[in-house]
Amino acid sequence: MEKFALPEGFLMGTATASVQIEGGDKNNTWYKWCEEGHIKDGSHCITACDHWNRVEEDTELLKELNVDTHRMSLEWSRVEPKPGIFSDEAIEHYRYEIQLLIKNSIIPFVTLHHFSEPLWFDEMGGWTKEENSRYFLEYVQYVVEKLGDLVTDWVTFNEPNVYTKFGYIFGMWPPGKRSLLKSFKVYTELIKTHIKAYDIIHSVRRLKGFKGETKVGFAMHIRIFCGISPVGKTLAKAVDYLFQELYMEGMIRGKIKFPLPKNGYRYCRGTYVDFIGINYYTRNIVEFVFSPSSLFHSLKCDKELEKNDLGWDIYPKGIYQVCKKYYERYKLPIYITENGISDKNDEKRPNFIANHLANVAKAISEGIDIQRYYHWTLMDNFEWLEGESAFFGLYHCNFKNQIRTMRPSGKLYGMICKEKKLTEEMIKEFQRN
Ligand code: GBH
Repeated sequence: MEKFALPEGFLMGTATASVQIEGGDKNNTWYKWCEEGHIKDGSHCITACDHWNRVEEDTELLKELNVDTHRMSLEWSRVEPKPGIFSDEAIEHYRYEIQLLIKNSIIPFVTLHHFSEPLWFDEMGGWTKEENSRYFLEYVQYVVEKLGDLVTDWVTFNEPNVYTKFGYIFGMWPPGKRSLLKSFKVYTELIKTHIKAYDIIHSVRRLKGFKGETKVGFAMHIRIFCGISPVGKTLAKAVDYLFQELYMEGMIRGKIKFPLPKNGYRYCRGTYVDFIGINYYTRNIVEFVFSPSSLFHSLKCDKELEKNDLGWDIYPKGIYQVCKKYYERYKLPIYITENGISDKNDEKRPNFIANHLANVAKAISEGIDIQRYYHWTLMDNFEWLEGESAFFGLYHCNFKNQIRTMRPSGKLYGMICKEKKLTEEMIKEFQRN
């Protein structure tokens, strides 16, 4: 750990997602995926953190952390239980939750799509059919009309690249499809839909006369891919292009790049984000493997680096590198929309937080316009295929009795949120070796 200071006005917070914390919803694709037995530890998102019934309690947790802002997602399947039928009850619930944040001076930051979808949308073919995107856009319009007076800041899609990689290329997540070629059509649909959603959110807020500057973007999973051998280096570039570049250029600039199909979309020059949202976790070494089903590559770790509980490399410098790369290219403000570590015993998280934020501070001191940092995540939650076996929380959550307990790193994060700096005293208290 080393001392650092963040600029005044830098905003810090936490990030969560509906299916991972709410519990109780049977109308989404992950519910079905759990029912079908895909979760490694046999746990089920129907439980999660029971957050749907604990909104007040969990807002207290946020207050304890002194966050300036909180990123949460809306569950589309709750808001629109049947095609074209919207639930007043669900929207009232989210209004109440968001109002609680605002009452406590926490700026709400709302994600519209975080991996899960209504089962009816999946049954009608999801994003593989061009005519279906209108359902998502109608949901977006409805939500912004209903909540846009309270919310200025929006994320359309969380990690479109992870969503298509696991859902449409490798079939490990819903909707369980396995086709690279067909996935390209979905890429284009998500890009087109993001651009339309960007326009809808801006125009609804403008037409309704809602106050405050509208900010819209998406949250992109960005990894550093590197290679060791010449073949590895070339492959790393290809993987970066396929999983990152296509979406960055698509959603930020509206470009449909090779080999994506146009799906009727006509490129018009423009910028379709107000910030660059980056979810940064780790770096991978790309290696060649003779296996078409894994697209001829595998992602390896660096033996020299420390790992999180899931075996991911801890590489704090990477957050500096990705911010620099994309800031130099796009010259748009950067929000770190997620960054975090699975660390059950909280042995590595204090250092993880301090070292990543030190790199953020360094980037800012060099003129890179990073404005926000959201830690993933508030409390241990339902971690997709890992179920209840990953521990990304600043609070530990006991899923049996739903008791939340702040980890020491939560205390540290709360101090940094408040002071916007890391001091010698804090280092003495929290440094682990
Ligand atoms: C984010 O991405 C999500 O937005 C959030 O919901 C999640 O809880 C958080 O990160 C922590 O994981 O085959 O090597 O890629 C999740 C993306 C997808 C990353 C599954 C790890 C499996 C390992 N994750 N992936 S690998």
